[in-house]
Amino acid sequence: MSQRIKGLVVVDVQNDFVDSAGSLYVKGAEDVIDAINERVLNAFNSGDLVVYTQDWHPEITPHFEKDGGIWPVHCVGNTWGAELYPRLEVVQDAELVRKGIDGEDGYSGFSVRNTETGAEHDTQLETLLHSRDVTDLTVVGIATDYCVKETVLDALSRGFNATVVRSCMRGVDIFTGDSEDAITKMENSGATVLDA
Ligand code: VGL
Ligand code: ZN
Repeated sequence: MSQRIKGLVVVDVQNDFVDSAGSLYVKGAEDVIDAINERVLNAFNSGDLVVYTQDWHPEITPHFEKDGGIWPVHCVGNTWGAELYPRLEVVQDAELVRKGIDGEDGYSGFSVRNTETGAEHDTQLETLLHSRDVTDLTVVGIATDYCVKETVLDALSRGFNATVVRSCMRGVDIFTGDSEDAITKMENSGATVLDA
């Protein structure tokens, strides 16, 4: 069997989602930081690639309720809300993937969509993973039912193995059960779900 090379993708552990004063605070998000940090340090110490994604919106975007979408204003680029949560371990030479840097939109760390034309294009995430020959991803972070889910589904469809860890993610759960449904969907699509 060919060698497996591991990568850890830390999804959107940002103030607006994790700090209770954040504009899209995800309940319980602060409770998963220790478990995420443990994974980050283990990955780093094993020489695995660690990549952090950031939700990164312009001030006006159809992602936001005020502009026709469903979300409160959050993670506007270069604001406090978009910064990584201060208690998150950020390893040396960390790779950051900011989604929507040119005003696009999207939940997955792999691709974004132009909000006017609908055209999709890739972020640098897949290229980055291939450049290090990564085959197996563990995806942790926020939110289980949006960006974690979409990142995992994209990873699987792009040929990566993907694992999620229950203690390392939290969901928005606009509707009760959304996060559980997302976990079922990821598992049915081929992801490994660790009950840790
Ligand atoms: C996310 C809702 C809106 C996420 C981003 O990071 O999961 N959720 N924007
Ligand atoms: Zn967003």
